[in-house]
Amino acid sequence: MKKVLMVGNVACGKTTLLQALDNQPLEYKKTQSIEIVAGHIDSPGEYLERRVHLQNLLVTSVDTDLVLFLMDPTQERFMYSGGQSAAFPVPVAGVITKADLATEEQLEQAKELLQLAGADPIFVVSSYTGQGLEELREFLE
Ligand SMILES: Nc1nc2c(ncn2[C@@H]2O[C@H](COP(=O)(O)OP(=O)(O)OP(=O)(O)O)[C@@H](O)[C@H]2O)c(=O)[nH]1
Ligand SMILES: [Mg+2]
Repeated sequence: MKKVLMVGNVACGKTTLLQALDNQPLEYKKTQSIEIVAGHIDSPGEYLERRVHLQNLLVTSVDTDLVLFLMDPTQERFMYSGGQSAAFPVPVAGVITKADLATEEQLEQAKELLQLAGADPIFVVSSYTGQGLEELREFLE
């Protein structure tokens, strides 16, 4: 399986998605630092949101096969810049989380923004309902 670095805003659903992919019980636990979850690398949302930490994400990604840019389509804040994926030394795919809460319009908008950031391909998932998890697992195999 590809080793992934999870990137995304605070509370966008990074840790929960790693638990769901690994068939673990979904337990809320704020991520405080870079840590290994289910064999992948999880990061705190602050690392994306606070520009001083961005370099840590770039350096950490060197040890991975793939970066996932996650986005909660119900959040107004969008922290990725255009073409940001190009800064990473490994491929970047996108994941729109919390599909169970989002409207069609929110999903469309999130997809456009992740495309602008350079993420490809883009998956739509819900860790709660399991929507999209099989496709994402297959991609990570
Ligand atoms: N409805 C719904 N809620 C979700 C989903 N995924 C995560 N959540 C909720 O969103 C909140 C934040 O989830 P986390 O996985 O901790 O978010 P995170 O991106 O790891 O956040 P940080 O560790 O702070 O960077 C929790 O209350 C989760 O239960 C989902 O697919 N659907
Ligand atoms: Mg977390």
